[in-house]
Amino acid sequence: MLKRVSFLLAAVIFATFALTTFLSAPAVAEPIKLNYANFPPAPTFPCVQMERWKEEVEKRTNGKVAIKTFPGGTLLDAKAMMDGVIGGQADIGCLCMAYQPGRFIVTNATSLPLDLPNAKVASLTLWDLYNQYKPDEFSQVKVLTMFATAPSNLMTKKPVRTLADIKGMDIRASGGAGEILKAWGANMVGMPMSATPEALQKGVVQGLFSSLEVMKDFKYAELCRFVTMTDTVIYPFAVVMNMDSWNRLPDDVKKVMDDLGAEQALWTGEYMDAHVKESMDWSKETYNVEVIQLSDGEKAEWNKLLEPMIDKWVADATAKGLPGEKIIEDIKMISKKHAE
Ligand code: DTR
Repeated sequence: MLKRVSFLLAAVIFATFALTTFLSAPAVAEPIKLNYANFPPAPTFPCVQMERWKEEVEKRTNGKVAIKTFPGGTLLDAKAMMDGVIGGQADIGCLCMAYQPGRFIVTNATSLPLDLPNAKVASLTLWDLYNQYKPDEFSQVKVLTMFATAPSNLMTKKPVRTLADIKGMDIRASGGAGEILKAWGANMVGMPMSATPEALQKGVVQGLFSSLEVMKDFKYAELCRFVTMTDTVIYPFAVVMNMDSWNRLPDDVKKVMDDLGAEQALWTGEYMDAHVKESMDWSKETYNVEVIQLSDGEKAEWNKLLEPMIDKWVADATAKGLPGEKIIEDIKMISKKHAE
């Protein structure tokens, strides 16, 4: 009798275990989890585009992929981004190529003073240029998209109306844009955007050179009450993925991401252009920021100082075995096509 009861009890326990295990097993497979690292704070445009990309991928793969985003350098910071993704510390990372000018020579040519008119045209031009040249420096990663900022302008604590005003002023920039500041006689202080709020706050720099959406997103308008319009250069960005993480993805997910490449470049360019306008309206309204337009004569002088930069870049690129002259011609041609 005791044997029969024990047998029955064991059978009940087994049945309960089997039922709870199998019935509660998820009907769908666990999503593929991916980490996405970014260096600036969440409200800034590189992170806004990251959230949009995440949402689109999750939606278009019907939840087959779940992306966890890490803004503010919490997973990888600005300069560690490319190597961190190559090494697998993050599956995906967003980087500003201008922060490593010697590493991304071809794509950084877009940050020469070539008059790319806005972020939309610059982003589409950069994406086409990348796809045309597929530079070696990206061979260890999967490039998901690229995009660019709007042209850079000066944001300063004191007004800059002439070359004499900018001479010797400590101004923050990075990469190609830094070379421009030097050509104008400023004392260029190089650092990523993520280090700039503190430098401005502490008075290490008297201003910065960047696209103007940062006046609102980083509240620079509070400290920099003057904007000098130079509309000079854009900064190029890339979103890259660890090669093993990419290779592990099923084909339908790869297709969703591939299809998003050009679309994301366009979306980000358009978002940036609109956001610059919004940021400047806010800055004028909230902090009475003065926007300084250089006279034609003054602007011609500023531009003249930049002329040797392209020739120097071509000479350096050619010395490294790259078709420097052709890259510049291609950027001009592609951007003209996108500007039409
Ligand atoms: N202009 C570049 C890149 C840049 C422009 N806006 C943002 C916002 C957040 C991070 C980077 C950037 C720069 O000055 O670094």
